Amino acid sequence: MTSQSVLQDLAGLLATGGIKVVDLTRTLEPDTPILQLPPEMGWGESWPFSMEEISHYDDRGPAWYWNNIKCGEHTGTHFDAPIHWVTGQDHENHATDTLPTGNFVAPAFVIDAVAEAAANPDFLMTVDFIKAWEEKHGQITPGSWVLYRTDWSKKTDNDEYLNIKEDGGHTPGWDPDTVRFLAEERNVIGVGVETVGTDAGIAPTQDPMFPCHNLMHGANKCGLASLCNLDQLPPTGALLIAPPLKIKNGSGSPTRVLALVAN
Ligand code: 23J
Ligand code: MN
Repeated sequence: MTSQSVLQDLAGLLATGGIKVVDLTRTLEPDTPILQLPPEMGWGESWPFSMEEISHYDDRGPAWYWNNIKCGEHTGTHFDAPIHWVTGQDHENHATDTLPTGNFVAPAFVIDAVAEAAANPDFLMTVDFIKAWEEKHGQITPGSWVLYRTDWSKKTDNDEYLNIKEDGGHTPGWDPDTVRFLAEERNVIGVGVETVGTDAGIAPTQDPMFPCHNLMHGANKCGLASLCNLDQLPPTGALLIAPPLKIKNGSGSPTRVLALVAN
C-alpha cells in the first residue's frame, strides 16, 4: 500500500460516497452570534459579520456580483492560533500564516458531553471524564483534534446560544487540569467546541482566567469555536480539515471546517 494508492483509494471513496464530507461550519451572516466579554471590563469588542454589495449584474458592474465583507477574526466558526493569547506570544510559527499546514488536516476524537451540558450549562469537562471516554474508545493519539460535543450548536436562538445572565455567560467548557492533560499528556493539535469560544461562559472567573486559551495557546496548541454537526461524527475515525485564512500575523480567522467520515 503506497501513499499514492491510498490517495487514489480516498479519491475513489469520495467519488462513490464511501467516504462523506461533513460540514462542521455555521453559515456566516450578520446574525451570527459573536463572543460578548463582560462590558464592565472595558475590553475591546469584535465586529460582527457584515456584507455590502459592490455590484449585482447592474450599472455598478454589468456582468458580475460581488460583496465587501467585514468581521472580527474570531467570528462564527473560526480558528484560534496560538498567537491569539499572551501565553502563546513567544512560540514560533504561531500565527495563521505560519502555522504548520499539518495542523489543518488531522484526526478528530469526538467526546460526547451532551447529557452533562443539558443538565448543567456550566459543565466543565474533567480529566476523569476524558479517561472514562478513553476506556471505551481508546486513547487520544498525539497530533489529533479533540472535539467537545455538547449539541450546543442546535440552539438556534442567539440568546439561548450565548446564555448570558446578569453574572455573565453560562456555556460549557473545561476544568483547567483537563486542558493541561490534553496539551501535555495527549499532545493534541487543539480542541474544538460548539460554543461561541473555546472556553466556558464562566471562564473570566476561572483560575487561570480563560484556561483553555491560556493553557492551550501557552502550549502552542490551537482552537476551533462555533462548530456544528458534531452529532454526525463517530467518536473516532473522522479526519478533520480546518485551514484558517492565511492572514499575515493573524490571531485566527473564520474557517470552513470539514470532516471526512467513513460511510
Ligand atoms: C478574546 C478574549 C476571550 C475569549 C475569546 C477572545 C474567544 O473566545 C475567542 O474567540 O478566541 S474567550
Ligand atoms: Mn477565537
